[in-house]
Amino acid sequence: MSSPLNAPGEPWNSADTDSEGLRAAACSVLLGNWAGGSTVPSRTLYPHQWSWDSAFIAIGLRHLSPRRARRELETLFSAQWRSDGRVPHIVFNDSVPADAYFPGPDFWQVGVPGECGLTGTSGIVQPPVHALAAWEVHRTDPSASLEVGFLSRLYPRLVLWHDYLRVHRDLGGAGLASIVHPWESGWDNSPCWDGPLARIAPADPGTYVRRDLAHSDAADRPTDDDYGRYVRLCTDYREADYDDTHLEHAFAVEDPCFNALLIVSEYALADIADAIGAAPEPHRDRAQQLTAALVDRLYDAEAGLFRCRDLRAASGEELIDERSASGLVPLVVPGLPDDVVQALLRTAAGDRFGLGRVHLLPSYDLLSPAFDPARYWRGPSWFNIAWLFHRGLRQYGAEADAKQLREGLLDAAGRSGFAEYVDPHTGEGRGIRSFSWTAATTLDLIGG
Ligand code: 9WN
Repeated sequence: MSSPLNAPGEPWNSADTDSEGLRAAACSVLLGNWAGGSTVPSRTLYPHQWSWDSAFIAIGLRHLSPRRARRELETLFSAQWRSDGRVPHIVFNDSVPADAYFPGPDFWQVGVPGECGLTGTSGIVQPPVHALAAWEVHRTDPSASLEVGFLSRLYPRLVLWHDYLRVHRDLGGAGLASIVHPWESGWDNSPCWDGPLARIAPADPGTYVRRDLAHSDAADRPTDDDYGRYVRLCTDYREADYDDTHLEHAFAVEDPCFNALLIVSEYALADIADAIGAAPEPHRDRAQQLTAALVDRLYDAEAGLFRCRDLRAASGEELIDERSASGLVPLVVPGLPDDVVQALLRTAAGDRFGLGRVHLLPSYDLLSPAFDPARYWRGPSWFNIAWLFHRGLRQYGAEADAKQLREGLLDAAGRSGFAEYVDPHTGEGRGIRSFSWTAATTLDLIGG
């Protein structure tokens, strides 16, 4: 920690700084984005707590302060819905002006239990990376974690969260969890959603004001039409009291990244159960059932990756004919059949994703006309996705690729001032800077 800290957004100079300088700069981003009980993804564009961001943030923060990392997850779960166990995708901070982010608490109209001191939450969810994060946080300082009862407090909440997905979100009836809004995937603007979204009538643009364009380039963000469709889906869900049993969701998709993270988290729940004297077997059984369903429902052997399944297609349901890196993320799942692992590795290294020849892992097929190196989830490389893929590569023994990806991630993070994402061809930073999960995944890959 002896090197001088870079100012937020000032590039890290890899030529004259070792990993200690990068570590210090990453810590400075996380400290700067700490909001008292949790970390904002960005002080400007995302000034509240986001669900899957917090999981990645906790994984990095544990190297800086295991106590804060535990707090990060506990703050998120203090806003878990009592009615059905869902973990909302945003927990709003009441010290932030109401118009700082749209859709804000007034739009969602969801209260939270008074005693937790938060103003409200959104009504949708994000990928379930939380049990994995909780387990990793615990492992960093097991004795302090056990002493303060971190796992025993969080375990029942994590179980309720996974139960919500199992009971309320198995819309396809085959065991996988469905998302009901593109934002639930975390890959908000992916070309995979173009088909399913085309069926949705955009909300009247006169009824809301976009806040995101105040902080970022319109060319990097979703179009107004797509934004109108996002708003329409949220409004319909809100008007149905967020009740999954009675609403026929107009958007319903089984997403490979979301389900892969559920499986990894289910294995983590088994480890957590073991550590606190509960039964791990039900979690391992469920993880194995989910893995079988993932391969059976979403794997496309011809394409050599997993695809999204649209449950509202004209034909009833079908695999979406797009190649996204969300279909490579299942490499993070343990125990995949060998032919699937080999195909994922070949596809990642092929011309469509260029692993090893481009910066990190592009979010979308480099050869598709829909590829855009700058626009949000339509091509840029994201650090959390690279972190997940790195984990998958290591798990299946692809050490040389893992090493190269790790080095690429650290370099791109430092040079870009911890950008939200980078252009896969040039490595140039895009979106906002001092982005929390970029700093957190950097810190984790440095090794704390
Ligand atoms: C909507 C916070 C979030 C990430 C998502 C990313 C983006 C929000 C937005 O920012 O989504 O949830 O306003 O675009 O797509 O993955 O969690 O960092």
